[in-house]
Amino acid sequence: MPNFGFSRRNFLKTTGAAAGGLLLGETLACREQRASEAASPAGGPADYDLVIALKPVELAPQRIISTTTYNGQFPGPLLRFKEGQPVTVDIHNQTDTPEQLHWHGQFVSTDVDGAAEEGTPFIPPHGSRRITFAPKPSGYRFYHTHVHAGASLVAGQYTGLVGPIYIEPKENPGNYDREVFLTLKEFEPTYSRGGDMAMDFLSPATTVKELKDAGEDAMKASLAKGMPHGFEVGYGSFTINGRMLGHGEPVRVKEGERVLFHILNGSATEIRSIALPGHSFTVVALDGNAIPKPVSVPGLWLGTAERISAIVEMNHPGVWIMGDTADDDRQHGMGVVVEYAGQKGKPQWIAPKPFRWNYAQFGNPDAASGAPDQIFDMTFAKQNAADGGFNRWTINRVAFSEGRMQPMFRVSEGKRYRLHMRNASDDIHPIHLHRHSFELTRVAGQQTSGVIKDVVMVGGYQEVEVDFHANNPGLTLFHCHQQLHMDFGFMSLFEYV
Ligand SMILES: [Cu+2]
Repeated sequence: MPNFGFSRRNFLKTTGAAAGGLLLGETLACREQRASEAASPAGGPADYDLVIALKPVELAPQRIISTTTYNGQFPGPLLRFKEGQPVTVDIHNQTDTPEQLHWHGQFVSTDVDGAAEEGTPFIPPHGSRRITFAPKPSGYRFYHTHVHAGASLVAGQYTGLVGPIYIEPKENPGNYDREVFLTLKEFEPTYSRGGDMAMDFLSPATTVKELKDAGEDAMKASLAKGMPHGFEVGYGSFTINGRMLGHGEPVRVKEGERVLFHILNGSATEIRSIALPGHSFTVVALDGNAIPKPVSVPGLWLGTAERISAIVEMNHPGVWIMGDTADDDRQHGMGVVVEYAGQKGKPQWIAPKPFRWNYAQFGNPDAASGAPDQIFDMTFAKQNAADGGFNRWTINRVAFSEGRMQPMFRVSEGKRYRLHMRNASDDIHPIHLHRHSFELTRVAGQQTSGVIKDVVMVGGYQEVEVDFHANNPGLTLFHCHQQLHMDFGFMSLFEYV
């Protein structure tokens, strides 16, 4: 992806050149104002400028949408940081509403993290905010907006406010010829009364009877009262790197190359699967963290906000579609063409055999994790259509809201905590912990260790256990990353005491 070749030094120049053509509505005055802000005497220019503004984005010829973006492009520019080397970022908000920019997967302070619930100040409308931090840990991270969208489908992550980050490690973990960054994202959201979300791909498939009974009883009781199903969100267009299948630059490869794909699910609400006919993926990192040993799989599944780094050996020449295994989503754009040098013709799709996704296959099957100092039990539940037609979500019977923001869990610095998560709903929840990462210790009954992540999908009526070290003091947000779930209660706070 030559257009993603930013380095820290040439970033400002490059963005100017690359994004200049996209800044259609920008006036000269506006540009001068930005230049003077960037050169503000308080510390001189920043290392990076990110401009939040409503812009046109061309998903395909004659298919131009209007959405909020970073620097007039989707995805936002790839930021390449060096682990531990401080950076200054000026975030400019050219919209009419307050914004938050969240540094997903990084161990930053609450002042920088980008979550109002933790106390990060908003970037005011038509204002700016300067932050400085030392990026860490190394690996594939991303940045995205972190505001409450609620019933609005033009706010939060329904917009184009998503961009990839790569924090250079001290040493390169893999042996590969080329890196390709792919951000998966849907646009043109609309409400629906039922989802078609894939449900049966997680392994093990073990469910817990008690959770299933509780969830099904609650649903039956709601429907018996005449309630409809709560709102879900569907989309009109599907893209990889902001282009619908067939309308972006192909990924150009040569036979024999090893290509390292960094894939981000930038969706507000959807789970995605990715396959490339005739090829397999050797997964080397999950959420940017190296796994104990590389594992070859026929395809990938990613919950909202999950990242997978995987090497594909280019050993099957042709012109292929790398895309979502859901035919409808792929046909509406969720794919990218992979073209071998010297090959021509219509891109081919061949459906893979169904494959299941088991996080534990990436871990150590025998080595147990260290024992936790304390275990927190958490039960997730759905109140069907209970909040103005939207499902309300609870953690241990409490729905988070602006009026109920007091921390639910208390931790002490230096201790190890286990989250025993129990899902009493039939939905899959991609669960995220801010400013920390966690180790998977048990997935639907299967023990594992050594898989370090910051988002994990908890399957319908399943249990997942993760451990984290309380090593980054300050309020810490914990939530489902599905925008419609987090906005309707599925959040809570940890506090250090
Ligand atoms: Cu959820």
